[in-house]
Amino acid sequence: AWQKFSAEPFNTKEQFEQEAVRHIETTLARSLYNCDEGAAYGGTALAFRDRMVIDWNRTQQNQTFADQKRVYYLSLEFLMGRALDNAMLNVQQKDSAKAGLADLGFRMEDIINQERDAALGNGGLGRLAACFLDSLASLNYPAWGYGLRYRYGIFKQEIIDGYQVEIPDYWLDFNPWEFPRHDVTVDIQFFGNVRKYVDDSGKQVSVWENGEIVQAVAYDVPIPGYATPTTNNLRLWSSKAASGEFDFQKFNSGEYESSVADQQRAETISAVLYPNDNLERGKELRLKQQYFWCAASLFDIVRRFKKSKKAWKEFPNAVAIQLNDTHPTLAIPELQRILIDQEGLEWDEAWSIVQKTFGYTNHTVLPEALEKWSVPLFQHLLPRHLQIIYDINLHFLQYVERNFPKDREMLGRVSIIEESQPKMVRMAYLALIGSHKVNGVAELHSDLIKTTIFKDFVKIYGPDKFTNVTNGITPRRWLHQANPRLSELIASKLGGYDFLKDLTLLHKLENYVDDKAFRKEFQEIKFANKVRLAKHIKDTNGVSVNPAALFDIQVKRIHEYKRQQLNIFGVIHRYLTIKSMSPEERKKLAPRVSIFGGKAAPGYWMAKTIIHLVNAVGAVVNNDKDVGDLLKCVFVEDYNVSKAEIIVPASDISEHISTAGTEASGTSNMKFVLNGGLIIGTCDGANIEITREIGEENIFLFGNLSEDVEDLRHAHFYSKFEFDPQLQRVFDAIKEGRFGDAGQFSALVNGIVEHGDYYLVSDDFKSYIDTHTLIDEAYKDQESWVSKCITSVARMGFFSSDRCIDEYAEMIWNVEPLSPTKKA
Ligand code: 26M
Repeated sequence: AWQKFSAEPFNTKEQFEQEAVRHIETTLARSLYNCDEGAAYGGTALAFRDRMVIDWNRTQQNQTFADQKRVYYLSLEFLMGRALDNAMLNVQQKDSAKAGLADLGFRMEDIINQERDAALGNGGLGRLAACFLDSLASLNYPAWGYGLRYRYGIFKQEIIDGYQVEIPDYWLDFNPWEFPRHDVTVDIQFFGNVRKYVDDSGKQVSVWENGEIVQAVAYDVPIPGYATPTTNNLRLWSSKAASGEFDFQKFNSGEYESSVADQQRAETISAVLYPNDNLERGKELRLKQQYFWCAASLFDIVRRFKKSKKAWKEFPNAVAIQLNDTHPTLAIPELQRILIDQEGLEWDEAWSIVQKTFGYTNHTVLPEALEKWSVPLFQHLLPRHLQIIYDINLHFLQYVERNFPKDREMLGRVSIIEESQPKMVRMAYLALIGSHKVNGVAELHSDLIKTTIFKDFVKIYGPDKFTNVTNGITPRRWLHQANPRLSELIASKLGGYDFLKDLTLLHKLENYVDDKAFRKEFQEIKFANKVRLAKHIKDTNGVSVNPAALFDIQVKRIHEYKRQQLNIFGVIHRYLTIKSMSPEERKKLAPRVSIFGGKAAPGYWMAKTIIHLVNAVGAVVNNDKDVGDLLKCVFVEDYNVSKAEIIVPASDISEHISTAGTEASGTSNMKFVLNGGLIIGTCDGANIEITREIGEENIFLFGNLSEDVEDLRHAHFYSKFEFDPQLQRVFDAIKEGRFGDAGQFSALVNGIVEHGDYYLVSDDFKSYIDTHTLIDEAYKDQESWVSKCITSVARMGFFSSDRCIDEYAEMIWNVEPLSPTKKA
């Protein structure tokens, strides 16, 4: 029995209407006579927001007075999606809002669809941060997120003539969920020089001066927890010209343009999210973003700590900072700089505080994604930080030298500075050295980082510095919100919605695997979700798909390592097979719909080529009379969080088919299984743990294992390898121009045929299509199929992000939840 702090929920639809209408007429200054869906959304959002802010203020006050350790989650990405449905779930009273909106002549679903996604992230890493915020609040942890308030989120994707076109995502023109804090600002310095002198006490002092100042302004977003009044804070920084920087002297003397240019340059820092996923490009503006955000956040955290008047050695007992990948690594030299240059601590004391404060999560082993910044760029932009990094490196290398005097080679390998031309700062090493714990995001991945990129560091620090926290997802959004009927069905059997707080309770569903009525309803829900997706596809692509067909879905960022090319080659293979069959043979086939979705980084040509091929194949297959309903192939435009909420509940099979050892975890695999779909996957990332939990008989695994990848790659170059004839037939069809001009796809095919097939498409192809044949057979036996689906759902409890957060809290942060009822 919990209660929101806020005194007055909308207990009736009349109360809701009154509040919504008041906001439409006064806050939005709209007449009710021209109240469209946009205005109705605004009024609804503001009415719910009012209920949230009371809890939010109380939570913040409670946390301030509680004097307990807090968690700060630093992430350059928070892929939040929409907020209204989530707010309604957490404030409750969705029913009165629905009835009230109906009175006003609106459908709840249409109103929810008015909201733009907060798309401040690329993919898995950003969505993980959003799930973690949800779990932190739901579990009552005193925690803040810190990020950047991008004016443009990830671009909107349009498909024009089969090609991806990027449209800017200007999302902020109406955002009722943020609160500007014009009084919470931090001046951030760039460039300049370092002056050293010896003070009266004989101490060396460094002063970073003559830089350019940009101002950071805080924007706060409330993060409500589920079934608790705890409402945490996400603080996003926006950049603007420092006061005085917008030069009135210049302005008045007619140099209007250059004074405006200064302002624009400052605002550019938080203007746009870099749209790369797992690719690092070393751009100066990106480094500026990173420092701007780290420095503002650290200043804010230190300011809050200093109000407590505690000794500096207490800092790590008051503050845990988690680094979401290496993007916030500058927070490490920044805290060291604050402690030694500004607070006057000795190096060793400061460094021990720094190490105890930070934890670092690694999300990838792909070499092209590992962050490195050139030393000259660093020297130019952050001269004092470069000195501190050199000092950190010196202390570290001296330590290594003392402990491994015989291994001189090791020094070069583990140095934070890569001795290349130009020299580079290796951010992952800095993050690791500056943290007390390093974690990977699934068991295989956490093992791999210990044997590959961080091998030497395991020798240096011992294995205990490294740990695993397997990723998870929030069941509030990814079950209850995305699939309300399934959530309701589960609640009806489990006696309420407690499973949304403790997902392991799902195991009780195994008692219903053979329950006829339950199975029937489970199937009906899946079918209804497929009908909904089919409608979306009809509306957006103009393609009619049969909801009784097997829906085979791969939605995620487009990347060669994720192997959408393997999937589309499989579709072509299926198409050619159908074409070669007699009408009688065709009748025995199970109809399929292959559904793709995902964005390609704008500069990633191979990924764009894959999108083009999917669309080209769709154009042929979907219009071939011989094929009819047996096969459809569609690319769903602009995959994002709100589209995922429609797509994920509608799968029969989803594809998680990365080259073994390349996908750190994957999280959509968890979402699909939780929603009653089965998966085809490689032995990679969290697929392995999903298999362990749900049972081998409930998953379709295929392909080579990660331990064999290196040898297979080697073999492509040093032994003549012959293609599977079925893959050859696919390539021949492409080369014959059956999907349009073959030249457009030659790089894709040649990457496999001539350039070493780095992602092992040819090695896994046979096993992949054979496994799809098994899927066809399995799907024909609907009774056994449904049993697999229900059993899998029942065994997914482990993959709640609530479990992850409890693990981080215990193993890395050493923080406890803070009871929200404790009075300040
Ligand atoms: C780098 C440079 C410039 C701009 C952007 C980047 C960048 C952005 C995102 C680099 C890496 C990024 O993310 C990596 C990522 O998303 N990793 C994924 O993390 C998920 C959550 O842990 C895992 O489930 C995925 O397997 C992993 O690929």
